[in-house]
Amino acid sequence: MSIKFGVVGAGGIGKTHIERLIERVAGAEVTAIADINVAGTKEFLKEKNYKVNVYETDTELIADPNVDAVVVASWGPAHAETILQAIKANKYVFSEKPLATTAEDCQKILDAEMKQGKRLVQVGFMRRFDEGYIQLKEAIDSNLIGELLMVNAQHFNPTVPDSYTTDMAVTDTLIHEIDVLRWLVNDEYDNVQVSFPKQTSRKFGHLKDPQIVRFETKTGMILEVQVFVNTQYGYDIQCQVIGENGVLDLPEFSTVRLRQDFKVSTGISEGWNRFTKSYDVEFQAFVDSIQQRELPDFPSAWDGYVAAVTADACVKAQTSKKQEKVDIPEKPEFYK
Ligand code: NAD
Ligand code: ISE
Repeated sequence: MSIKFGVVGAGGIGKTHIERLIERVAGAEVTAIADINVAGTKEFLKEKNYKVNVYETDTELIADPNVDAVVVASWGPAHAETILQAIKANKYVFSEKPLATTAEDCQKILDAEMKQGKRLVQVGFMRRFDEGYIQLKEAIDSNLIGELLMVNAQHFNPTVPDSYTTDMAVTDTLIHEIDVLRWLVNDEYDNVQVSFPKQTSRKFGHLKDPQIVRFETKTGMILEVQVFVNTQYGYDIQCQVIGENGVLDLPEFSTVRLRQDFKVSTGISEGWNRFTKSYDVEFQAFVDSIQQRELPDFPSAWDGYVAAVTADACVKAQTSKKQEKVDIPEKPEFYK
């Protein structure tokens, strides 16, 4: 039996999720879409020749008996309201990051899911499904480099719109490292500090870019992430893990090597399509876990909550310029 999806938010990434669910994910179909931009959504469906019901509101979509699972791909501040309604209706939820934009709203989502008594929510932290990060994790877990000491990571984007603000470097961009690094090194954050090196002239007046975020973990590891969203040259994700017995690097984004004009070159991705395969894999895992009714091994609402609490500490550290504590309460039994 295939899972019938309703997608809320058919913008940049929502459209790609609709395509992957219709064309690539086994056991999935898309039966409904809700977007405040109804005309734009209908235009997209016409271009693609997809026959799907269109609603203006998430409430109508969630009430549709032909929807088993809801994909939330609207902008961040709208996520919590849609997710809470879907959980109340006992529907599965795949939420793009962030789960919600405040720790308080994430807590409401945890409470609602626990009240429902069933794990329903997966968060779109797709890097956990990326082949390169999986190879890193397997090497770490097999003790290949012994005790871990440090991580150096880079999250570089070619450019961002002028609506992008300094705190978004954390809540919109770094949020991926906040999730993937604690998963990778099997440790939790203790405190965080943010510093601002010499700034690029290619940013807007209101944006501080680049930024350096330095986490200390509970066991004393230092994880440093450089966030630079106006590199101009490409979408470049790097991660190096340093252990007592060696160093591991995230494999490079792979493209063909071109020999031409007396040069050898390889490409750099232009945007988050660098993770196209990981999005496919995360959705396949979501569908498989629903069909098998197994306790899902994926980024849960708890992981979304931890990311939000950590992001709050990072944003505080951006202005205080001091070390800020990351205070995560004990994980509820429900999420263990
Ligand atoms: P976007 O602005 O291109 O699209 C958002 C869409 O949601 C628009 O079509 C808008 O009309 C619609 N919308 C907004 N509020 C709505 C509401 N209340 N109800 C219904 N529709 C609503 O944004 P985007 O770049 O596609 O990002 C969407 C989400 O995906 C964000 O949470 C973003 O952080 C996330 N995202 C994740 C990745 C990733 O790598 N995992 C990449 C890009 C975006
Ligand atoms: C975007 O929303 C994403 O999630 C991308 O993965 C990230 O690289 C980018 O900085 C965000 O704006």
